[in-house]
Amino acid sequence: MRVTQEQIQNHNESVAGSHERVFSALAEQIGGQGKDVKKMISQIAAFQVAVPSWALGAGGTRFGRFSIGGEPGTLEEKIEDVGLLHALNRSSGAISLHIPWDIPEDTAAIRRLADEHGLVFDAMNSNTFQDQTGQNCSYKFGSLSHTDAAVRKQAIEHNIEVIRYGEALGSKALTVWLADGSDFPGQQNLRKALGRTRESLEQIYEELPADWRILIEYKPYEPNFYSMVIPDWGTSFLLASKLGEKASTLVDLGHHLPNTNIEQIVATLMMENKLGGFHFNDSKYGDDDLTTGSVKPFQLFLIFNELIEGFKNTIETLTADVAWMIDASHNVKDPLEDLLQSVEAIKTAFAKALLVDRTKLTEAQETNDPALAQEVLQDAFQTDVRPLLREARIQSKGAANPIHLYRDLQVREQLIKERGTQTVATGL
Ligand SMILES: [Mn+2]
Repeated sequence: MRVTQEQIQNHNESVAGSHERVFSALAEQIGGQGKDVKKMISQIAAFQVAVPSWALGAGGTRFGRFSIGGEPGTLEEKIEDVGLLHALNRSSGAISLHIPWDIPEDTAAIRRLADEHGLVFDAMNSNTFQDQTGQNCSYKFGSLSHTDAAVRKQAIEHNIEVIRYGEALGSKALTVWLADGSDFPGQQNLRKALGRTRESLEQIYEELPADWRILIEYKPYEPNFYSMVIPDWGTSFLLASKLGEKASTLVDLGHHLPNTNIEQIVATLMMENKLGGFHFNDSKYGDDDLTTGSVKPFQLFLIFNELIEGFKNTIETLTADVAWMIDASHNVKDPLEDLLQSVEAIKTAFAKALLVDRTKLTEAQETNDPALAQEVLQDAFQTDVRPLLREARIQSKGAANPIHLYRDLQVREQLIKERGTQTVATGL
């Protein structure tokens, strides 16, 4: 199914009057604060967030999975779904694939299809956290860190294969997330496991094309509950520093212990030029799969506040410099609606951070005035920027209200008609 420009146009005309009223009031208010509204809108419009291929079907927990019907059963259908999202919000112009869940049989045809939908291929993701049928060695006790050289070799070769697929598709990055670790004290020699991981990563790094990057993700626990080989940003940063310029750290918002100051990690990585990318999601306790901004929108704003401070002169190239991706997959919402909400939350935080009065904030910081600093941040955070995002979408030929239009057009019902109720998207 495709959403046509005519359908979007009709929808936008139906809300034009009410949108115009709130937008001009907000534009006047922001303009009055000395901000260039036009420039802000073009920055918001340019900001693209990649959608992972595994977020398009219903997620599951280890207790169960509830199909939503009409899920994409093939890579082509996954591209079609991201194309739908992008047509609606004009902000999801990239897809991130996972090998072996999304092996492209005909890379040229897949690339053409993505191009037709206005999509590019974001970072490629390898998978050495589960065994595939016919695989020689098992990853039960790790992959790149495994005690057995044969297992490490298999995992290294898999990562190189993922790079080759990515090259054929025009991707420019490989994201490595390792489930490696141990469940029990004493199970693993912690120092040796990290050393072996580093050696394996070095071999993968050697195979990276000149214009590629490797992004190293970290996670404090799960699936291993005593130790993870790359548990935190410091370990990822250490590995990325040892590997070289093409290696950097990937921050998955859900991969932190409760109350971790993620914005400070982001600032530190930017200072060292090692911030490679994001996986956006949210969490309340320890889960990393809730909709971005659904639980902690203020934290998301503070992260973007640091990002804009760090990238202030290059906001236009943010999409090129950093890999922005959603990484969430839960059990209860229509995943396409969930992704529209996630992108909206990310861009809302971005827009609010653009509103921060940087001169005043610097002044508050330099004069040690925490009350003033709070005022400055709250002035931006409490501003309802939704009309700005809507205007950016309308100007980009997207829908004023993507979820309203999605429901009006009965997209899910159409997808169920086309694909049936029993399809299951590949993934966990
Ligand atoms: Mn992730």
